[in-house]
Amino acid sequence: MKARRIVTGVLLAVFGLTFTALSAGAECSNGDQGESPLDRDARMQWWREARFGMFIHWGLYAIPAGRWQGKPIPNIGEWIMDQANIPVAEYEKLAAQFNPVHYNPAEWVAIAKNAGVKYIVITSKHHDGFCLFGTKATKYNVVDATPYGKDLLKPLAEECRKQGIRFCTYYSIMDWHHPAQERGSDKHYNPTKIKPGRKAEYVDFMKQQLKELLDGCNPDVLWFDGEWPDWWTEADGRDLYVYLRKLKPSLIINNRIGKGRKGMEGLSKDDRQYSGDFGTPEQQIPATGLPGVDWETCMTMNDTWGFKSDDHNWKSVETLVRNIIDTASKGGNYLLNVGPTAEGKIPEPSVERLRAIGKWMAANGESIYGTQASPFKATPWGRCTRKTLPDGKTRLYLHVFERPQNGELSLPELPNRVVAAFLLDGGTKLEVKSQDGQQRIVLPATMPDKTATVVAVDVAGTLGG
Ligand code: H79
Repeated sequence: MKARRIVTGVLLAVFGLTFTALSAGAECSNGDQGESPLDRDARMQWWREARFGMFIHWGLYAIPAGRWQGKPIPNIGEWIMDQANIPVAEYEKLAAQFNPVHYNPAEWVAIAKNAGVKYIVITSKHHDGFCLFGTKATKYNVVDATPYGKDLLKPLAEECRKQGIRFCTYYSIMDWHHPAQERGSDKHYNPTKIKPGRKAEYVDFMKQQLKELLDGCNPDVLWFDGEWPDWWTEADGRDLYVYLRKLKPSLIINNRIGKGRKGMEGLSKDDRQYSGDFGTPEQQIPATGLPGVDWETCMTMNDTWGFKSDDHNWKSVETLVRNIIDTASKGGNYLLNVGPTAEGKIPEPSVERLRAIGKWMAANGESIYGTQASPFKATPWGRCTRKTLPDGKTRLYLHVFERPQNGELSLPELPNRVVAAFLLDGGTKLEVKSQDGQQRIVLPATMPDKTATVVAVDVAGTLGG
């Protein structure tokens, strides 16, 4: 069996090359010509199983933290340069104040790991252009321009590897600081324009920086953003995608490297001709998921990505845990953001929430990691994920948000015979009633976990759909 798979893989690889030669210039999948479906599955496997990651937005914007010249500046904190229309020469001065002496990458990774996340995505350069890593491409970076004087990403990447977390990094294509780009209007940088004749120079700059990041930190995902200015094209995205995958074949790259997204939604099925490996819905969980494509919802814990001192609008632990479940039940990943302070601390309200999420994940993580989307059309009592067990049975994970009045979960659309039902946390067996061809799970009188009690249901065979 194993040998046959390998042979198939080789054949596909050979056909892949032939196909590429025949179809050069024609439609290709994800800008990645010649990768077999099998190879793609192997490349995406860890990411598909991970289901939960932590986003980190950190940069100079954490210093003003949402206020400029004594006034609160509306909207997301990392946009303050654009929203307060701060001249480049003024904003640049923040670098001289950036000294995150409390930065402790081992502690950050431990916080993430204890929360149950499997990967971290941190900003290497946001729209403001400031680089959190040492780079020869510009002096506007943490090593050369700040009193701190040390690379911030390398030690985090090392810690991630030490603690068994995947290290990934964010990179903005739009750049309000780079001299090849200019402000889009009198009041705003966004969306930038490219200065006449200077696009190639900027593309070279990006390629140099991204190679530096790959060489220095070896990220497993590159998470692009700021792709929407008109001067950045799908062809540019595809060229960059091919360049990066050549440097690191196992790399996973999001859809914002090219033009394959609509508004804040993800990548839809017919967008497969665009470059990028997964869709990126922002601040929203698609109502019915994005069937047939890989996707990841990124979301803030309050109302900003970069630290804002007066944003106290924190989501509850219940909402956050249910968001992880909701996303998994639709077949996606959940990337939850923290915005550390300029001193290098993850805000305490975020740490508290991550700790509580971790408690739930420690008891119930089996119902999230490595699972697939729900097979059911409607689950009015909560959400469902599922997994194929090694023995060929299927395990359904019924996440109960609201206990039905009659205390029973009916599974009308399930033709498979239920062989066992139990509470995932603790293993208490539950009675299964079979009446009128319907199988019903009898719930305890009170649900042990108000956030989400997970009922594991093992059924014979695999499920269709
Ligand atoms: O990095 C985070 C955000 O900075 C970035 N993507 C996530 C991951 C992002 N870019 N654009 N948006 C989010 C959409 C939000 C746009 C807004 Fe605005 C910025 C709303 C208010 C400020 C631009 C300026 C649109 C309206 C005013």
